[in-house]
Amino acid sequence: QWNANYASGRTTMVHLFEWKWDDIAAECERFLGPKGYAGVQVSPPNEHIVIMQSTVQRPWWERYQPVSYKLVTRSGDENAFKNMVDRCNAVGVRIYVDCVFNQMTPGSGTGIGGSPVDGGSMSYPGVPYGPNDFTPRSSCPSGSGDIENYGNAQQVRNCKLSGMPDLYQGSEYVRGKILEFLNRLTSYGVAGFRWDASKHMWPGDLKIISDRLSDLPTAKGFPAGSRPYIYMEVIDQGGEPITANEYFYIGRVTEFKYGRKLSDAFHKKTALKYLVNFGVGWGLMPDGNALVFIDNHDNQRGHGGGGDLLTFRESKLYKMAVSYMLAWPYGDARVMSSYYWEQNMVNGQDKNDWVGPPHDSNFNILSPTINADDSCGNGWICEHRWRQIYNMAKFRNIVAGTGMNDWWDNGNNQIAFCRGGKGFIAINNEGSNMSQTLQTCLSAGTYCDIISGNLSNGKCTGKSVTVGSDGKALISIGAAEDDGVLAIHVESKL
Ligand code: QV4
Ligand code: CA
Repeated sequence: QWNANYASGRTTMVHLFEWKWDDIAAECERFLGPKGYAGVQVSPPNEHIVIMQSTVQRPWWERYQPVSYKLVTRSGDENAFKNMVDRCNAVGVRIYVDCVFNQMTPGSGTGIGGSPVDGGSMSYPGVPYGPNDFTPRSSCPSGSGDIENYGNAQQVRNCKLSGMPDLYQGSEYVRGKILEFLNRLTSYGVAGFRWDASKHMWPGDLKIISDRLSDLPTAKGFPAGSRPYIYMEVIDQGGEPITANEYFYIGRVTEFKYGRKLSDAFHKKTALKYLVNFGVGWGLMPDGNALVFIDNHDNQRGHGGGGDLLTFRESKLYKMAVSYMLAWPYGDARVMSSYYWEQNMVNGQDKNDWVGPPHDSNFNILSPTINADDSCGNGWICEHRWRQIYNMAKFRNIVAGTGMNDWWDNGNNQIAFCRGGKGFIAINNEGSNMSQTLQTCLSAGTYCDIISGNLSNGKCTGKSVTVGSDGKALISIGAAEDDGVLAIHVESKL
């Protein structure tokens, strides 16, 4: 449950945050499959509450307030979901579902799929769940019944997260309902899960659930005995009693220190030269346990440990950090794909952190439009379509299985390294030009830099690099260039 079940030769997943199922299916076929991406993390697919208030209208986070496990959401219905999974699998792109089962909505009324709900009395007939399916109040040692103190593990796991009724995974009935939901997803061909708010659930309960998951169906093309991939959302930046390693025996865990430390490094809080041993040497979890990313849908808007992280808004530095991530042999990598929203910063807090995806006047989510240069329109950022990023996803595929070698740095913020004899990357985060003759570990010839351009029809639209018979090449990255990265690999040879 640590293995993503990727199609062979693919390595990188994209979080298509708030995308519709039909759009994801199309994106798998027209872009993700052809460009070599391995998978998509989709927004929660199960029925949620509809939030329509005067100040907050259809926030993205309504999808983290479940009403039932019916597959009806803002992204589409059950048929659209199944169709997406099949179409993506058919082009070698796996689907990973964001699963919310720590809690249910505190709201009441009707869910987006028509199920009645009354959070106040903990009544969810669409499942069905009733008051006995929630953590007993006596197990939650906080005054309000909400989580008040992350220094108390009992509170974090047994009290309500932001006032939301806390499902009791200690119950056999509740586990059964969660398992029905998860096994239904894999029966449709889903390859694995993000388990939301795992810090707020007991590892022992999650282990029971993970052990009882069905194997992935051979009828959907998975090898017999394949286990669903699991990566649990546990935010462990140190300093709390609950630690990521409590979850290692169940599946992978989100490594939040990764994006934090890389954002700091590219913001020049630590020199890039120290990245030579980025990973366990930096206090990160062991390689095989980690799911890594620069930013996610929470922290890019100040939720869940945000603040000063690199995002699409600082595009040059962001592309440098993502390039480093995709070149570096550590963890399973996830690329964030966002939509745009106007920030409204008041005292360091974004008052618009709730703003949902691009939509029409009826709050139907808009499809991204695709521009001639591959970028998206209609309010979608589509970081995964930025040339620098999709070309580095391919770089990661090509160098997979090799280690890092021939590290070079200038003693400060210029670095370079090889991945076996398959790929070479250099990064310049100084305010000055970089021009160095470096070992690329590639065979003699001319290579196309996949950051400044593409190799298409035998022609390089960007910078070329000439590697000599000794494997060395003059590497130049001007401080004023659009990108602070240069990357070449065996398949970018002219
Ligand atoms: C409010 C008050 C509460 C009050 C309650 C009363 O804040 O104090 O008790 O009303 O009803 C939304 C609102 C929040 C509101 C809550 C319940 O923002 O103000 O509580 O709904 O009505 C997302 C958002 C949350 C959102 C939630 C549910 O980030 O703002 O809450 O969805 O809609 C920690 C966790 C980590 C978590 C992270 C954000 O350890 O697990 O915070 N990350 C995941 C998801 C995240 C999601 C959740 C967990 C919850 O990635 O997107 O929260 O499923 O670090
Ligand atoms: Ca809980």
